[in-house]
Amino acid sequence: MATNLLFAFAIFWLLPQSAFCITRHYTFNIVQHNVTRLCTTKSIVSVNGRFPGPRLVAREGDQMIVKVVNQVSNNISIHWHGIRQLTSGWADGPAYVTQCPIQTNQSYTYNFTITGQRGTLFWHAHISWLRSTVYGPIIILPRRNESYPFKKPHKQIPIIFGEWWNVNPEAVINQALQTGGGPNVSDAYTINGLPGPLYNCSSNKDTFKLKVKPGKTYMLRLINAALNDEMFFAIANHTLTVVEADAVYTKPFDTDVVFITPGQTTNVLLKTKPHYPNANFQMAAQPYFTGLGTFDNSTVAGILEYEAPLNSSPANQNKIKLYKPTLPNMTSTSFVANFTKKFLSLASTQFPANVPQSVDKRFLFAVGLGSSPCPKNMTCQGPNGTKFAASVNNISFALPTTALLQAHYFGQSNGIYTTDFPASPLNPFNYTGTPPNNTFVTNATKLVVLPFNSSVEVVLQDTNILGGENHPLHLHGYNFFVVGEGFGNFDPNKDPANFNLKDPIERNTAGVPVGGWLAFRFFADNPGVWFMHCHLDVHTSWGLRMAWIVLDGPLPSQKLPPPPSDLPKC
Ligand SMILES: *[C@@H]1O[C@H](CO)[C@@H](O)[C@H](O)[C@H]1NC(C)=O
Ligand SMILES: *[C@@H]1O[C@H](CO)[C@@H](O)[C@H](O)[C@H]1NC(C)=O
Ligand SMILES: *[C@@H]1O[C@H](CO)[C@@H](O)[C@H](O)[C@H]1NC(C)=O
Ligand SMILES: *[C@@H]1O[C@H](CO)[C@@H](O)[C@H](O)[C@H]1NC(C)=O
Ligand SMILES: *[C@@H]1O[C@H](CO)[C@@H](O)[C@H](O)[C@H]1NC(C)=O
Ligand SMILES: *[C@@H]1O[C@H](CO)[C@@H](O)[C@H](O)[C@H]1NC(C)=O
Ligand SMILES: *[C@@H]1O[C@H](CO)[C@@H](O)[C@H](O)[C@H]1NC(C)=O
Ligand SMILES: *[C@@H]1O[C@H](CO)[C@@H](O)[C@H](O)[C@H]1NC(C)=O
Ligand SMILES: *[C@@H]1O[C@H](CO)[C@@H](O)[C@H](O)[C@H]1NC(C)=O
Ligand SMILES: *[C@@H]1O[C@H](CO)[C@@H](O)[C@H](O)[C@H]1NC(C)=O
Ligand SMILES: *[C@@H]1O[C@H](CO)[C@@H](O)[C@H](O)[C@H]1NC(C)=O
Ligand SMILES: *[C@@H]1O[C@H](CO)[C@@H](O)[C@H](O)[C@H]1NC(C)=O
Ligand SMILES: [Cu+2]
Repeated sequence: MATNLLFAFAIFWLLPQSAFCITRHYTFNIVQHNVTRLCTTKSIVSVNGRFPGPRLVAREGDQMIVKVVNQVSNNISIHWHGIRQLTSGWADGPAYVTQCPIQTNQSYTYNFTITGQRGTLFWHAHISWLRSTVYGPIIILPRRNESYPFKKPHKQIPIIFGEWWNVNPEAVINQALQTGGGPNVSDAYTINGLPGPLYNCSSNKDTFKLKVKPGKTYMLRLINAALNDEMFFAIANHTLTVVEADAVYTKPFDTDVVFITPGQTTNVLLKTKPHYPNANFQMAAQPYFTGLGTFDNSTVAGILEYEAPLNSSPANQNKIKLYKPTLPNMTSTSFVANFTKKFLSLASTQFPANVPQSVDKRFLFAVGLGSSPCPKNMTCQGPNGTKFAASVNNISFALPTTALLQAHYFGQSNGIYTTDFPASPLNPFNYTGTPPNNTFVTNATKLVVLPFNSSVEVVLQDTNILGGENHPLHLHGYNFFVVGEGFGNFDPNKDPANFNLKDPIERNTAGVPVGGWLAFRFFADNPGVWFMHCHLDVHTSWGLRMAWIVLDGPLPSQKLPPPPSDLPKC
């Protein structure tokens, strides 16, 4: 990564101010390497032997060429989470959706341009649970001649939340899918791959330290790459200013605690104290939990450390106090609801919010858990002896054994997928009331077809089946505007009157409130096959996923080009 960064910076400074956007080349070797955390050494799948993986650094408008070479026995694919991938759907990455996996000893070159986005995103593996160790930041700087809509930060630091298992996460999910039970929870949360001092057998060197100078503004690029947990994050004695979410500028607002779901990214400004405080400040993250059953309720901590003035003696430094932050109760839905409401698009002349004002296609998707019958020759460990499942409109999405985008592009859907995904639940019920007594889902590969540029409204409705839960839904290939949300059942007669069609937040991932609903809109202006799924990987694995087909537009620039020649085959 150091060489990549040096390379990137060398290029910035060699170019004249007026230079065009550039092409940046990266190589991701997928390798096994040993990592030790919590006194457990294990071999993990990683990119270039780094955990977390290397950062991609670019400017808005740049073209990215990332050659991924698979040197492990697992199949792999990489998703550039949040990148719009305008007419470059072949580079999006979800296995069996836009591509077949890259198999052992094969390679695939992802080729995409960063258009109309600036801020923080991240990349991660998009097959099974490999993203538990295969992830890293995407840092998109403004164009060279463009400034931030806030004071330029002194320094920028990615802060990535993750989860650590002492065992192999692939074994965890494979066993869970086999038995039908809930998968084992992780052993620790991590900040930049480090669990910090609050875990057994986690040393000082396994603690992330952020060294700062007084009187400066730092930009923290928060990324939640945890598999299954939404997180609260705070730094003792420091207020943070939110300025960007999912690579879109927000109206700035101050907060002591940030809430961030898996799949979300948030840039915050950290203003350090004007003078050396002779104290250290803990930064900590804990999960927000709304479901039933067990969860990893542990705390990851790091340290915000002020660089001591030259004249302070080492003896003094040992005695300096450590302040700890206060985080909300791990079940505080009230905090989450209040916090989420504060996000609004900047919606300035330079960065407008292009919210669809009218709707061509309307959808109501009930999202939640369910069950599958236990095969006759087995005993299952899911609810009441069944297998856990999850669904959208009661369809538990079955991944095909070939890639959907290829099947679509070559007109070979027959036997692979159908286009009759229900626009609303086939058997409506009181979604947030007593669940129906048959909670069995249907396994199928059904998609929705959208004409090019149609304006789409989706209401995501949480269900109470096996307990309501906050589900962070992620849409590939698009940002959407969150025009409304609330608790209880969505009321199509009353709720739209309160939609924000002026400056709603624009994101690629948003949490559907537990026992509630969330409405979003977007223009279907990007042809391809686009995955939409819960970003809690356990729910994705259980089938809380579906896909959209967006048709080509009339102009050449509105058509999906043919697949690259090295596109992996199944
Ligand atoms: C990795 O760790 C395992 C034990 O967990 C050990 O057997 C193996 O030799 C290590 N490999 C390397 C390359 O260090
Ligand atoms: C990347 O795609 C562009 C077209 O979008 C093409 O001109 C270029 O040759 C491609 N580069 C590589 C390395 O595949
Ligand atoms: C940190 O916050 C605590 C609790 O609010 C307060 O008592 C303390 O004085 C603060 N310390 C510093 C150095 O800001
Ligand atoms: C976390 O969960 C464990 C096991 O369920 C429980 O014993 C412990 O008290 C919990 N800790 C906190 C801080 O809630
Ligand atoms: C958190 O909230 C739950 C449910 O409201 C409550 O039972 C629990 O006591 C609270 N915990 C703390 C530490 O306040
Ligand atoms: C959320 O906002 C409401 C209304 O302003 C307030 O009563 C409640 O205390 C807030 N909840 C939290 C956890 O801050
Ligand atoms: C149950 O039967 C299925 C096929 O019907 C088979 O694939 C599976 O291995 C069997 N499982 C057990 C535990 O016997
Ligand atoms: C569990 O399954 C049994 C047998 O299928 C059924 O009679 C019972 O009502 C179920 N209980 C619940 C809580 O779903
Ligand atoms: C749905 O169930 C909830 C909780 O039981 C209840 O308060 C509500 O009135 C019900 N809504 C409808 C439309 O029946
Ligand atoms: C399922 O629900 C229906 C209607 O709510 C009820 O009539 C029926 O007895 C229930 N079946 C079981 C097995 O509980
Ligand atoms: C649906 O798919 C899941 C996951 O592959 C499987 O566990 C389950 O048995 C299937 N259910 C049905 C009804 O085929
Ligand atoms: C890798 O992917 C190919 C193509 O889908 C599949 O045939 C093969 O079984 C997969 N291998 C593993 C180890 O999952
Ligand atoms: Cu979910």
